[in-house]
Amino acid sequence: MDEKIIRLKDEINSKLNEVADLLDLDKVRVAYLGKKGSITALLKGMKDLSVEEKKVFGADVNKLKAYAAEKIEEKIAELKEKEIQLEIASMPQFDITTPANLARGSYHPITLVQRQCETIFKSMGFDVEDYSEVVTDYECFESVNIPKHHPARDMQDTYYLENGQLLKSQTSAAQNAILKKYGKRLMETGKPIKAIFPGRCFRNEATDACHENTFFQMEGVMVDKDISISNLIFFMKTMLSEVFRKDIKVRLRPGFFPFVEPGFELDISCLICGGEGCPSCKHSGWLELCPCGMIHPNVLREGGIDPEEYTGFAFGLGLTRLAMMKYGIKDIRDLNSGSLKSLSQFTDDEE
Ligand code: FA5
Repeated sequence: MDEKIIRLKDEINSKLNEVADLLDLDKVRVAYLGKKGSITALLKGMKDLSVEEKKVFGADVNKLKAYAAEKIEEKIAELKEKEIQLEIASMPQFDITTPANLARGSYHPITLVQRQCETIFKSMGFDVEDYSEVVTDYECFESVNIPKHHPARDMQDTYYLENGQLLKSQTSAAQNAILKKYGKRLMETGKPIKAIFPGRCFRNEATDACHENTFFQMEGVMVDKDISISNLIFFMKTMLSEVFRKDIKVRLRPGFFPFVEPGFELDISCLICGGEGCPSCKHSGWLELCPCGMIHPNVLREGGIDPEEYTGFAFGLGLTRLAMMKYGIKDIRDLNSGSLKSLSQFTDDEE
């Protein structure tokens, strides 16, 4: 075999050994098999040879050409396989024999008390309703006896949206819809309206240990013939004794809310400091928990219910504060902190 052919074959082998990737490999292909490649040049140079020489030399060059093409194909396959292996190695590895991580999620303390309250009220015949967080001025204020420019609007620093709606500042925003929804049934069948409607409320508050700008309330209403303050007190007492399952000190004092008459503030003796006074209760020893009262005749009328025939009570339980008291959480801001370490340690009484 011609010297040149033997040398080229060795050269091709050593070049292919050095190739690191497909780009390098293509350079080698072009250098030997391309239009201006060394093997192509050998073929082109055959025109000066005799017929006999052409036969022998041509056959050897064609063998070399086939050899080079075959080696290049083999190298392509090898490099592609290498790439696949590298990709697999860089993928996250799963060991199916590793024991499963059985850590369980947990309910947020507010969800826990909300569920407890729902269970308690459902057992006493109350319906549970959900309501929107974005409401109209009519729903939140006008329908509950707080007309435009009424000073009571100043008690709730409200977030208004550009479209004129607002972020619900109190769950009382659902009262009118609930009265309308169940009022028809009350008049047709005599079945009392008994509903609770928990929900998230928003106020532009300066936050401290017992005030948040985003907190939960749970509103409740009952309307029937001859409903009185005694009924209100009965349901409040039952709810608190079921939630706390121990004796707790509460006090009822007059409170003003345009949608109830008379209105009350129901306070709970602070369970963080035992009534001594601490940041959780603004150092007063008492925490405002559940304002309530007898539904104002204007609110009943706006809900399509005749106040001459029916009376009712309403309450607005501070669910977030209830969670604080129930679980001994000193600072309300912890509840919105998203800290799993502090929020995952609470369990349902039933668990
Ligand atoms: C109201 O929102 C009335 N709608 C409640 C009501 C309903 C009265 C039906 C009468 C009849 P108030 O603004 O006081 O009232 O809020 C009620 C409760 O929500 C408070 O007692 C408190 O427990 C809780 N609360 C109010 N503001 C905050 C706040 N910024 N952070 C945490 N809890 C709050």
